[in-house]
Amino acid sequence: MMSIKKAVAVACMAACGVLATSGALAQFQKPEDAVKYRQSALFVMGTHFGRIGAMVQGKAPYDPKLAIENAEVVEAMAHLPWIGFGPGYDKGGTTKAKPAIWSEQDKFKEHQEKLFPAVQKLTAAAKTNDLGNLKAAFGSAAETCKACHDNYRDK
Ligand code: ASC
Repeated sequence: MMSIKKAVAVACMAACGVLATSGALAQFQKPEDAVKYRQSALFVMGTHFGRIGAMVQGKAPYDPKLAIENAEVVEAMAHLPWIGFGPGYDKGGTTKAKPAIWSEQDKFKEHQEKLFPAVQKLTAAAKTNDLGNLKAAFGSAAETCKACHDNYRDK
């Protein structure tokens, strides 16, 4: 028989698969909800990314364990916002999202695909317990945030 631990892992993987591939867990009642969802996910990601930023910039003490915890949240959050930028969610609520997101969905997606490996590397770097590694990986990840913001977020 499958162990409880394994059954839970399989169930989680199935849920994540659904979330990542079909967005079936993230159907929105109205465009405002999609806007709120993507802004919330990006806010949480930015908050935890910022805590690592404070460490690498010497504004907060370097705490290797906290860096790992924050990086893991960033990595998990990185997959969530994008469903909120789906078709029909260009209007609704207050947003800085540029219309180009919806007219250039392929290019917009390329930015997401640069973010994923960058945040994976951030977690890996955090786990080396080396501030220099963390700093380098933070810089690379921040570049992917900035590149997308420069193109697709209003000032
Ligand atoms: C952050 C944060 C962002 C990015 C971006 C990188 O800490 O909240 O949106 O870094 O400023 O340029």
